Amino acid sequence: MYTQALNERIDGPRVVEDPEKLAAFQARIDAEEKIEPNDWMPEAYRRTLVRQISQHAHSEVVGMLPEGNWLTRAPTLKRKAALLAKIQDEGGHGLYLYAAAETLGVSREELYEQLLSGKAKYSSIFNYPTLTWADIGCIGWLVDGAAIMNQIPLCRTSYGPYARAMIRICKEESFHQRQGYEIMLALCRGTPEQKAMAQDALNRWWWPALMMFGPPDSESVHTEQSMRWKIKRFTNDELRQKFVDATVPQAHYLGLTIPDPELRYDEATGHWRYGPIDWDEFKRVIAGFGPCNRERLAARRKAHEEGRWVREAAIAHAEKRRMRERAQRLAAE
Ligand code: FAQ
Repeated sequence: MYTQALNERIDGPRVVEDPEKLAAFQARIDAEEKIEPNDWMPEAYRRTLVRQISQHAHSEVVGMLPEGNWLTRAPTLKRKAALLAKIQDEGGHGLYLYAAAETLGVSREELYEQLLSGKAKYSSIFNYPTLTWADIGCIGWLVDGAAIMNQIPLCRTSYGPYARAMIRICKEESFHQRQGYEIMLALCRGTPEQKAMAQDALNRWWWPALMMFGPPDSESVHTEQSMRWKIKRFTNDELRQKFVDATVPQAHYLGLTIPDPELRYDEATGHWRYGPIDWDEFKRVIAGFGPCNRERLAARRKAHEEGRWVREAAIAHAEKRRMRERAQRLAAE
């Protein structure tokens, strides 16, 4: 069952764990029990969760930027209101996820510092530009579609606070996916220029959306252990395949062509087989050299700096209230 008494190093010194405790922990996981913040857990399990949950939180917060680019240019009031609500949801998802990570003994400030310094990753997809309104349709349809495919199984992840946060997030993501698909539908039923704009956006977002699921299983460093700990319920390639199978018929319904000459339906397995993914591009983007990496981090740093007075005011207010309550308590004694 569990053979590794020495935890892998994940952003910290190696920790030698007690084999009996490890075995009992794995037995709880195997029995589908949820692990809660005050329960004993191996240090590598804790670090894996902090890494994944915080990267997920950063992705939500950075993910607000590409769509924010179109808020002032949404084509109608209805579209603008829906987009605004969607972007606010993403900010909320970031907050639930930071709160879930904090239950593992890290502070939000620490996590945020990792994002702003460029040490922490966030999803590769948010380093691509939003050039036309159809990109907003594609983000909802494909990016939220991929996010849901990945996150529905996370509602059953073994760490309780993460699993519970994912339930609400997934409900909201499903509205996001539908608003995106509806934008695509309107464009595809519109003028030839609008349909061409929808096709161009699909051409640019298809491959980056497939990369969201992470490297192929053969190169995924964390999948095996994360599956054993039931942090992940499916591998990267399994989820990618589920996404392709669900999305290809949706593209056909829109009358759009998936930009993959090798895409074909495999009768024997019932799956859509796709051509090779450009993993060099993925590696470049996560190494910081995608089309918008610098712009995204600069925008987050600016927002953090401009929000400093709000944080300071909130701390000063809390301190004043604490002093007032203390004075009232002393007066009452
Ligand atoms: N981008 O060994 P694996 C959203 C990294 S939310 C950047 O396979 P793992 C909502 C990975 O971190 C989107 N880095 O890793 C929304 C690791 O690096 P490390 C975010 C990536 O963790 C919609 C290394 O490569 N969703 O879209 C990516 O087992 C619209 C090796 O990879 C989540 O975060 C990538 N695509 O599997 C918001 C879901 N893929 O840490 C706004 C939760 C891999 O060793 C608008 N996360 N890497 O330095 C997960 O399910 C997993 O963490 C995976 C990666 C599947 C992303």
